[in-house]
Amino acid sequence: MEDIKNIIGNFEFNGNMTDCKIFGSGHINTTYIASYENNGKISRYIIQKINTNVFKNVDELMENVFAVTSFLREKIKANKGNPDRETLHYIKTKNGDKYYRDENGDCYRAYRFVENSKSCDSVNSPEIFEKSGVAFGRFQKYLSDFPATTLYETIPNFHNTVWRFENEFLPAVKNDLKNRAEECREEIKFVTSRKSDCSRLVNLIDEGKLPIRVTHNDTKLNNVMFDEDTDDAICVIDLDTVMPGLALYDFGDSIRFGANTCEEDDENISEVAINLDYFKAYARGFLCEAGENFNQCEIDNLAFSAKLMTLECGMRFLTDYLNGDTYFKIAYQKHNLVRARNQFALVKDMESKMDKMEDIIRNL
Ligand code: ADP
Ligand code: GN1
Ligand code: MG
Repeated sequence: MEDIKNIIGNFEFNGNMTDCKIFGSGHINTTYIASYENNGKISRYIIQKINTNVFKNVDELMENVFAVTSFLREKIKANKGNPDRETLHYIKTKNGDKYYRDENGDCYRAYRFVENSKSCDSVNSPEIFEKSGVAFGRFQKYLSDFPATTLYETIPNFHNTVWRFENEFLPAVKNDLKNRAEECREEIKFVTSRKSDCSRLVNLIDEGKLPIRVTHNDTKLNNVMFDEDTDDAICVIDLDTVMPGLALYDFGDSIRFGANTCEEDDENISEVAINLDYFKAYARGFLCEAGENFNQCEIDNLAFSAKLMTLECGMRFLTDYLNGDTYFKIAYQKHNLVRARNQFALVKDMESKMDKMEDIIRNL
């Protein structure tokens, strides 16, 4: 903690620090919250150590997030919203840089804490999930005229499921670095028997049927902040993966996380299922903001995208388990395997309810 206090001294914050602690439940970066007092007024800031194992080029990453947040501020103003509350406000270092790199090469960035807000790690009502759909749908709508070619690809092939399968999953099985493949035989079979699913959206892109848009790409429920009093979704956060992608990635990933009747790492997989009321509520919220620009092929693949994003995420957890847990943060040894099993149980349940999911989309 001493170290982080020294790091923070490099940022342009007002007042004296009164508190600093670790915060949040993301799987990638290390997040801290710091409180500052200035003439009796308390301001809070988020400081993040950027995971440079995941984000190889921090200059490009920070260029992206500054460009996206400046663009969003103008959009929010034009739509009579409050840009201070509805988008992240990054704070430069005392040297005017977008992030601070210490002598060990570790990288830190800071932004204002969104006050009077909360994040949710699970859904407790369809209404709150629908609100997150509105927020992610609006985010995508606001960025629809962002100059996509100016964005760096912060993680190449992020949702290229074919690439994930061929270049990450299969080599992890083959190399079996930690001798875990035997233990995961069932799970490996689960993925390999769904190889053709992995190429469905990639093929539709190649055929020119699915348009590339600027998307968030990591639309977990805890990547949106809700108003403490009204429960309205106010601010989309975690902008590290904003890149050209498919609208379907954002839709599918939200369903994967938020419409699961259990948390993503619940071991009790017999309880894992898709909650169709939540599915419907999210689809309604997301489509009412982003849907007007969608083509028929996007609409036709919404239900499938939920299954694909769940399969992809499960495959990534399994790959990481086989590789010895080098990507996602884990809390215990089998955490990634438990997460993978949970995701595959959800895929299975979605497969049995795919007709119902498609009906819901058709009727919306
Ligand atoms: P990760 O990439 O590790 O998921 P996030 O940027 O999502 O990191 O941050 C982790 C958590 O910290 C979020 O889920 C949220 O609870 C909290 N958080 C991040 N930024 C803010 C902010 N500006 N205001 C309030 N809470 C925040
Ligand atoms: C990671 O950063 P976080 O916790 O919001 C991951 C997502 C996964 C998710 C699974 C950059 O999201 O892709 O879907 O974990 N983010 C990155 O919970 O890999
Ligand atoms: Mg996050």
